[in-house]
Amino acid sequence: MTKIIQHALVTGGAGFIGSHLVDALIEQGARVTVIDNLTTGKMENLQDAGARVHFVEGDIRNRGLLQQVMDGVDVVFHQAAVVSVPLSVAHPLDSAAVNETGTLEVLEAARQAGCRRVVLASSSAVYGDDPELPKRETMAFGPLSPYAVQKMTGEYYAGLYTKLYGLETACLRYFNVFGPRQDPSSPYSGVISIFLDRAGAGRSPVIYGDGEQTRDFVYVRDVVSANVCAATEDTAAGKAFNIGTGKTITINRLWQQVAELAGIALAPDYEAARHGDILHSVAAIDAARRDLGFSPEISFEEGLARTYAWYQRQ
Ligand code: UD2
Repeated sequence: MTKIIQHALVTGGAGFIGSHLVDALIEQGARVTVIDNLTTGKMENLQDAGARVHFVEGDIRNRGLLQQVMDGVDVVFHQAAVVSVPLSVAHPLDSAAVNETGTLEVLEAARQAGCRRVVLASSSAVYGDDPELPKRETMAFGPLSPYAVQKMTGEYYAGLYTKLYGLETACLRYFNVFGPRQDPSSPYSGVISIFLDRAGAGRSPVIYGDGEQTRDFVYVRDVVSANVCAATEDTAAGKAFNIGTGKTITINRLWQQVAELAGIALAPDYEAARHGDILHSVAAIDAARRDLGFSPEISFEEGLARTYAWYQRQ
């Protein structure tokens, strides 16, 4: 059975993925509240939503505030996080405070408020570098960074909250998400945002390693659809799902496509592979197809063209 979302809370709703989710929820007629501390989120990401979103600036670890924004909410989409893997390696306590304790705060506040379901943003990082491909949800966890341990722990807590308190949860293991509003400004930003930024500036990109590593890039709108289904479908409760496309592209090919789009011919600079970089990553999405009715609709080429157009307008 499919349930309707009446009042959603999006943590991290001013961020890249969260803000797209906000737009989609509003379009569907849901009431939407956002809590975001604007550390990496930006108000301009909520421009389209405008006055239709109830925006609250604050941290998910502010218990009183969290209780307030949870009032009357039936579905929580927990997108707030410190998303950088290398940052979690450099500052494990700071990232754990948000990704682990913050997630527990969100689950606990949702339990106390009597929310129906919490959808958590997890990550393909939980699989580590298990060479078996594609990654399946039945594979063992193999976290290789504090970030991965934190996401894994969030999934364990979600499962516990279902068992102990009957709070419905669903976890989405994002693969490499891309699209408009992804911020290219950090060296650890998504590679597509960095490449598009470089191409726009007529500068060569850096490719770490030989560029033959592969990734499963999924367009943000498809990730949003997966979130909505994870909140509305009865079959999603209590489960974790890979959210990718099942297809891959090498980083070399990615730059070729970006250069073609931009109409430039710039050779990349090659540098040593990043410490801990995994070689190949691709999702098996059978479970998401079956239980969420998930089907990626935006092809990689189409998504890249849309994202390029967006960066050009910026
Ligand atoms: C992604 C997620 C991360 C985590 C991880 C799990 C993003 C942005 N990050 O990290 O949060 O879930 O997957 O495994 O989605 N690269 C270059 N040049 C650049 C930047 C990157 O060659 O300027 C390479 C990089 O070395 C890697 C690939 O491109 O091989 C993708 O890098 P990324 O940072 O976009 O994402 P990833 O897969 O490391």
